[in-house]
Amino acid sequence: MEGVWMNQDIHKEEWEQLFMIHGFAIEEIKIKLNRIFEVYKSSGESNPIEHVKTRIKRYESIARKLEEKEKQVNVTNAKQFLNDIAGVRIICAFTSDIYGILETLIHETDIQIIEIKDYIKNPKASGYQSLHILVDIMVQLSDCVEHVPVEVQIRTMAMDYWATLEHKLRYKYFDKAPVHISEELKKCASIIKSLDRKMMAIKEEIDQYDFKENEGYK
Ligand code: 0O2
Repeated sequence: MEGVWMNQDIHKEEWEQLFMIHGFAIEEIKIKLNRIFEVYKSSGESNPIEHVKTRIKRYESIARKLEEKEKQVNVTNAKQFLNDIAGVRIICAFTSDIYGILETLIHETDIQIIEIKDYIKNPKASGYQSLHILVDIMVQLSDCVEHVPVEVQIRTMAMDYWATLEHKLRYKYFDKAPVHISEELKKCASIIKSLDRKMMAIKEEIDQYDFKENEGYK
């Protein structure tokens, strides 16, 4: 956690504690996701999760976001106004996998879902697609239990490809990309959407057949 803030902020320990607790919450959710993998494996079903990425928001990003919200940069405000200090990104093959994982999370008794934002059914103005689920994770500390919000983003590989490239390009323009660039990116998002739909249709067709090695379709 070395960063600019280390030298500047007198509340270094409070920030360290905040990052540590969010790190614990991420560990908790990773354990749960691994258990979900195992259950899928043992039931013979194919695993819907391609891979998982996690991150803890850096101090600089927290400060920027709080300043955008016109809040003072301190730990109390970070806890009160930011829900995405801990982030988990789950990448799937098919759009149906995304909603399958959502169902699984809904049925997990020790995960409380606070909010669902469906940017697949309602993409953002930029064209961004993803399912965002805000969950509450209980973290046991030595003397108390903390409720920690974790933002879980679930998307297909195609959506992730678009979001990663768009993020890189947008960053270059400091969020002020020329209109024609934004329009081109939106067009790419719509290509991604139809690609996901096509792949889904192919999967559904293949699923209808009882395909056995060397025997072809039946
Ligand atoms: P990073 O680098 O991922 O941390 P809020 O977070 O509630 O203040 P908002 O917009 O309501 O703001 O949150 P929302 O809709 O849940 O989206 C926040 C996150 O979604 C972003 O986090 C990005 O990860 C992702 N996201 C949202 N819109 C876009 C987009 O147009 N393009 C891309 N590539 N990603 C997007 P951060 O904190 O902005 O960034």
